[in-house]
Amino acid sequence: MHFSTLIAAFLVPATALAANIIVKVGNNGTLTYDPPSVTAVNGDVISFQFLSKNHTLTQSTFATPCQNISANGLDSGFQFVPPNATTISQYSFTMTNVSGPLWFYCRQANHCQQGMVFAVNPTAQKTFAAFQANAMASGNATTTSGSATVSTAAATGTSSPSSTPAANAASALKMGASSAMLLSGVGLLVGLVL
Ligand SMILES: *[C@@H]1O[C@H](CO)[C@@H](O)[C@H](O)[C@H]1NC(C)=O
Ligand SMILES: *[C@@H]1O[C@H](CO)[C@@H](O)[C@H](O)[C@H]1NC(C)=O
Ligand SMILES: *[C@@H]1O[C@H](CO)[C@@H](O)[C@H](O)[C@H]1NC(C)=O
Ligand SMILES: *[C@@H]1O[C@H](CO)[C@@H](O)[C@H](O)[C@H]1NC(C)=O
Ligand SMILES: *[C@@H]1O[C@H](CO)[C@@H](O)[C@H](O)[C@H]1NC(C)=O
Ligand SMILES: *[C@@H]1O[C@H](CO)[C@@H](O)[C@H](O)[C@H]1NC(C)=O
Ligand SMILES: [Cu+2]
Repeated sequence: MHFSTLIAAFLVPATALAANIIVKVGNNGTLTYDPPSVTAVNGDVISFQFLSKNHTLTQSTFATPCQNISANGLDSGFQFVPPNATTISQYSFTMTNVSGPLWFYCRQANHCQQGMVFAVNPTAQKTFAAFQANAMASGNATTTSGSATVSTAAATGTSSPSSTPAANAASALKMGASSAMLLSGVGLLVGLVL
């Protein structure tokens, strides 16, 4: 067998499997992740580029979209971006031994209740749209309401929220939020941006 054939046999599949998925956070000052959901397989890296304001990328569950799952959940921490920033921060994690969907939100103020949520591998039963609707309904009820009951019921399809998402979180590699990218312009820190 020729050497070049061996190289092709080993390198091509490996290259095809490792995607680097870019998600823009707060693009143009919006309360969004762009795209709001992605499909990823183990080995893929998902990189979140924080472009404005002061957002997070924090892991939650389908049942409680606006609440972090545990101390072990993925969390970028607050990523403050000054107006006209010269650098932006990027937070990445690698999909490692993940099975099933992953759910995320921004834990700044009421951004989650305004629909700032993100999903990896949503399913036909647990769609991104349903997750986002749960998020937008979750913070507005003053007492126990119909919508709260519905969202709890919707969660019973999964394996226990306390074990599966936590296991997913523990096995996704945290890569930190420190790598910076250059933007044009001059940074100036101004006040509190929500
Ligand atoms: C963001 O704003 C720029 C310039 O104002 C525009 O070209 C671009 O299309 C906008 N992007 C989105 C996603 O709205
Ligand atoms: C996540 O929730 C746990 C309690 O379940 C809490 O101890 C922890 O501080 C929270 N982490 C963040 C980043 O909010
Ligand atoms: C950012 O840049 C724009 C346009 O160059 C300017 O109008 C604005 O004042 C700047 N903001 C800050 C906080 O420097
Ligand atoms: C992840 O998967 C690999 C191989 O599939 C296995 O060896 C390893 O123990 C798994 N790690 C965890 C934390 O489950
Ligand atoms: C909940 O409040 C947010 C922010 O005020 C709003 O955007 C959203 O439409 C509200 N959701 C419902 C179901 O009233
Ligand atoms: C970002 O938001 C958090 C939570 O509201 C706040 O504690 C922090 O001071 C903010 N950072 C900046 C630089 O404004
Ligand atoms: Cu936010």
